[in-house]
Amino acid sequence: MTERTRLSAADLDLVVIGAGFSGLAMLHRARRSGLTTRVFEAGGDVGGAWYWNRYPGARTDSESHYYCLSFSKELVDEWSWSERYASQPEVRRYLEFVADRFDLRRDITFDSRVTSLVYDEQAAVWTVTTDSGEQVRSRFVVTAIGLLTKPNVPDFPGLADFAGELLITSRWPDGADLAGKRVGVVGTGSTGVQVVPIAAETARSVTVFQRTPNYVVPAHNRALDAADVADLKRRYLEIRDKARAHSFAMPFEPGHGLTADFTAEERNRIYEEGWATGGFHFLFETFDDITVDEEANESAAEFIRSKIREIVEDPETAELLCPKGYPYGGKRPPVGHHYYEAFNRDTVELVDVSRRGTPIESVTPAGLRTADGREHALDVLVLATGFDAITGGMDEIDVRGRNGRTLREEWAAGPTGFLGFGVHGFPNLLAISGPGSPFANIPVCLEKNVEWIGDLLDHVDREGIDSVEATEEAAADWGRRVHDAAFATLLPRGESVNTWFLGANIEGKPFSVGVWFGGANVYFDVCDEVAAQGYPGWELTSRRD
Ligand code: NA7
Repeated sequence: MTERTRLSAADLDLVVIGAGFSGLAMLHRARRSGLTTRVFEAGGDVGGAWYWNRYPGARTDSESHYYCLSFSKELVDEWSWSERYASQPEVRRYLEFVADRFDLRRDITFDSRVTSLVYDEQAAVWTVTTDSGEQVRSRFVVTAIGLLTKPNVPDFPGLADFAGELLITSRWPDGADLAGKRVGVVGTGSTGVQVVPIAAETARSVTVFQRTPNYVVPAHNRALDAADVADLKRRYLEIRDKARAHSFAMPFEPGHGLTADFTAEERNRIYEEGWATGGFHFLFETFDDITVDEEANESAAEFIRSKIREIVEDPETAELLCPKGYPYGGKRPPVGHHYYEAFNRDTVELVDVSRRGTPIESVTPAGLRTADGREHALDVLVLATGFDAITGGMDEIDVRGRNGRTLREEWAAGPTGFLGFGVHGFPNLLAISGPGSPFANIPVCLEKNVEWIGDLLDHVDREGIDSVEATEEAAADWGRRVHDAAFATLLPRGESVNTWFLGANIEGKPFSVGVWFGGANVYFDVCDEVAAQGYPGWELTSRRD
């Protein structure tokens, strides 16, 4: 950044919070613009979500060749994925490789959690304070903290008195061993679905406490051979462009059309193909109306139920595992690795802790007590209970914008913001994957966010601008569009089953559509257009004006 625009009151041009996928990409982009940048990371190394979520079975639900960064051809050429869906250790190694390849660590301070951000309007500078007491003043702050940062730990009575080992999946300690133990798993979201089959391989018993069953489609993971890897590297630009043109940012083919246009037999053949291909291909490449049409959704949902009944030998268990009463996609659907098959083991038991079943009453020193008075004896209690998503991470930081207004106040009724990037009243604070940005394949989305922010900061530099702020009107208008886009689909019906992208999984959190469901591709176009038109919806001010 040129001296002309750099204010003497600031130590830095940019502070980035978080050193996961987005923080690393942002730091690299900021260096290209010549910005003096520091990254603060709460973890002990790079990785973000992939640093913390070390539970057994953790891996990507998207395929590795598009769950990665594409901004550098060298990165693509020099890194080879070993599996179709990368395991957590491999993703972590990848991000370490990214950090080393671009010598990023020298600008990152680890074990350093940002606790407050205070804006000085006169100087147009943020004071950033960390839990070690360090303070820096920076012109811009970019939050790269991800959507799923703050663990949700239910307040079960007696939890503190549990005499066994309590393990929270997103804070999994190295070396925790489930072999030979009686393991209880609370939660059957994407995380629980990954933990259960792996735990079942070695534990003495696994008791799965399920409140809401999910629609789990098998991943069909496999090793990638040299020919696969060479092919993916050769096609990487084509893959990236295809992902950017897709509504969920995945390099997928369109579906076959509308469900009702096909006979029952033809539908079944298409579902079978989708099931055999695996993962999100089932949702996005079978029919195009699954997320918007009730009958189409129910048809796909019933196919999944038929598969559960086919796989799970005990009919009662199969029935309990069948999701009912909410649409497929109303909760983010997990991708399974022999999940339903795990319930055919004698050592795995499913306990229905929904209101219709036997809800969890308390944790006792010896295990977990359900409403029928039964005490499930446990050596290890695993909480796969999700996150205070989207806003939880920012809520932990004391953010004070113009006139001392806090972000907690601003977001009391639900998060606001323009394009997910900026909140009115909080100038020069920009977010990657902020509220109102797409919920889709994250690396593709965050890379577009990083490019956009990088271009905005270049524009600021060129034009001698000191302060960048989303206008109230633009934020309100985008909020309406986010709401309407979601309500054009069946997805808001997930509220009845505690869906996190609606804030419904945290007691007392206001209902709010926290993510853009109008298509990642549409969002990218809107962002490009805003940049091309000189940033309408943003107030760009120079103190020299
Ligand atoms: P999720 O998808 O929010 O799942 C959390 C699970 O924990 C879910 O099954 C919850 O049941 C269950 N849960 C939460 N609180 C309780 C209590 N108090 N009692 C019983 N069960 C409870 O989190 P994940 O970590 O699995 O996945 C998060 C995202 O990571 C995922 O969507 C992907 O984007 C990657 P519920 O459904 O609320 O009845």
